[in-house]
Amino acid sequence: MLIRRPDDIPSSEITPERDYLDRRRFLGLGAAAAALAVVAPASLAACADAEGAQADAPNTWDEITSYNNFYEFGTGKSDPAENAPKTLKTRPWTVRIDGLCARPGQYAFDDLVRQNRIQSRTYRFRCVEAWSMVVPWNGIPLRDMIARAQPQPSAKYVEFTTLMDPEQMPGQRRRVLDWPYVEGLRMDEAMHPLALLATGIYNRPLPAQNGAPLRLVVPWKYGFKSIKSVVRIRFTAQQPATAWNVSAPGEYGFFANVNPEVDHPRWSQARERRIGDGWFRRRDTLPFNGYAEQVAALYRGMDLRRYY
Ligand SMILES: Nc1nc2c(c(=O)[nH]1)N[C@H]1C(S)=C(S)[C@@H](COP(=O)(O)O)O[C@H]1N2
Ligand SMILES: [Mo]
Repeated sequence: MLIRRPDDIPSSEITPERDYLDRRRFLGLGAAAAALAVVAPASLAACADAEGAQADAPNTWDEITSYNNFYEFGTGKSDPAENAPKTLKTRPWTVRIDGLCARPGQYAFDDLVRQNRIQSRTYRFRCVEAWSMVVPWNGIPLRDMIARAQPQPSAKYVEFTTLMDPEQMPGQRRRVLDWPYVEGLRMDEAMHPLALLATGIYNRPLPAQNGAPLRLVVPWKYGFKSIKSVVRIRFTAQQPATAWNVSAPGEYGFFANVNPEVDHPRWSQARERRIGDGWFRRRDTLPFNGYAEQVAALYRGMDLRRYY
């Protein structure tokens, strides 16, 4: 199997929320200020990081942790923040890594954190519902965990599974989705350096509503690919089923790459509302959510209208 190894993505510096917010205010001054950032001193360098989040100020901790999708805790945007911290027990937490690999195993979450480099990555995040945020994540590059497990050449996909426990996740008592929530990536997507297993936000532990203690982040895909509260990572030969594709195959495909030219059957994907902007402001949605330069090569030759 050919595993592409793009140049490593430099991790941004550890930055406290106060500094992010100062930058946000700075950028809020408009185009002149943004132009100044080009020649900005080191304290502003993280604005123009390698992940392509230029001029995209991070959302606040409050925005990121109070407007969520996590259907295991209800379908309203404020339900996860209200409900998840009450019932989700994130310790002890075990992640099973198995399937087609030489080194399967069960790992305590705290051991995973100890064994791996935790990086800081500020990514744009685009929900299929046409809202977006910018989130300063901390986490483990997915490919580090994959390399450790030594997948076999027959492993073509990686499947992820969320915890199944209606006691802790009361939303699983209602058949909103086919529980547990599952997701998947092709092996080359999973090995891409942008794919992250997030363990924190703003250098603080991941809150329950954001998918504690471990959730996937795939910034060039719609938000539903970024599965929360992961308990299992499995290497497969066949393309795994994915929760939203199973529930509405005509609306959600396996790839789910952000594509402003392919509308959802019920709404346009051309523009998005950034949480924190005024209610009427819309921003243009970018191909691959702005990460085309880094990821478009993964899909060369594929018809992205058919493989949505
Ligand atoms: N297990 C699970 N993971 C999930 C979801 C969910 O309902 N359950 N929602 C997805 C959707 S649609 C989005 S947009 C993101 C939201 O992540 P955030 O709340 O951290 O912004 O989580 C994704 N991961
Ligand atoms: Mo979403």
